[in-house]
Amino acid sequence: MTQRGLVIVPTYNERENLPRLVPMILDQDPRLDVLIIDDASPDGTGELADQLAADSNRVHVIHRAGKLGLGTAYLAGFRWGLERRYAWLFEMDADFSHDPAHLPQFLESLANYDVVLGSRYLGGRVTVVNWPIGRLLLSYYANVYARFVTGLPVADATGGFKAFRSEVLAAIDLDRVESEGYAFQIEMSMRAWKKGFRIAEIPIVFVDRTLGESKMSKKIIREAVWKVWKLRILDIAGKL
Ligand SMILES: Nc1nc2c(ncn2[C@@H]2O[C@H](COP(=O)(O)OP(=O)(O)OP(=O)(O)O)[C@@H](O)[C@H]2O)c(=O)[nH]1
Ligand SMILES: [Mg+2]
Repeated sequence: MTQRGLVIVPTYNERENLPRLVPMILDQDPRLDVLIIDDASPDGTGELADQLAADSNRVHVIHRAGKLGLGTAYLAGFRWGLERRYAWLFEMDADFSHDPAHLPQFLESLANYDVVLGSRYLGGRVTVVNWPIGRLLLSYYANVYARFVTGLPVADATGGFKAFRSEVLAAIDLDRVESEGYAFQIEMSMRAWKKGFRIAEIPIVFVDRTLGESKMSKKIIREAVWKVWKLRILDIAGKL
């Protein structure tokens, strides 16, 4: 049986983006399927997702009752994909910040690595388009801070365009992962790294969304600020 990859796309009010994004993902490689996790988007994204799934047997949808957050959306997607024996599981935003054209590079890198991170800050170069300078500085220094606190040896620990071999997700106790936003990205990579999995970073160009609204919140930033310390303590206690 040939190995397949599952691109997990959480959505909340992405009706302008999702119907264009999904075919572009499918076009990148015949081994890729898409799983949309929609949290009862008031704008009808869930119904659009159902139509996409009706049109292609490579598209699947999970509907959740309300806005339950990004972290639990990905965890639901990981569990769904592991049960169905996908070899590779991807995280990807629906807002075109993550260019589907990078997916083949992820697949290439997965041949040699267990976790592949799409990186905006690789080798001292910043590959972010259209972010206000304040947001860029926040993200950049958040990464410096996260690296300092956790020791995680990557340039971009908070990015949300990434891929895991299924073995990595099977080895992580997903029930114990409790973060939501940026902290979720750091936590997943930390747990993989501490289990000895090999992490690669590949350069991606991150483009700010042009359609739909941001769901970024102060709460998500606050979570990340203290959660990295919790991760460090868990690490010292040997609990990662
Ligand atoms: N299912 C689900 N998806 C979510 C939730 N929050 C955000 N998303 C989706 O997660 C992805 C990333 O969210 P964004 O709003 O783009 O957050 P961001 O990338 O930090 O900020 P912006 O790019 O400025 O909007 C998008 O596809 C959102 O639709 C949620 O609670 N549930
Ligand atoms: Mg975004």
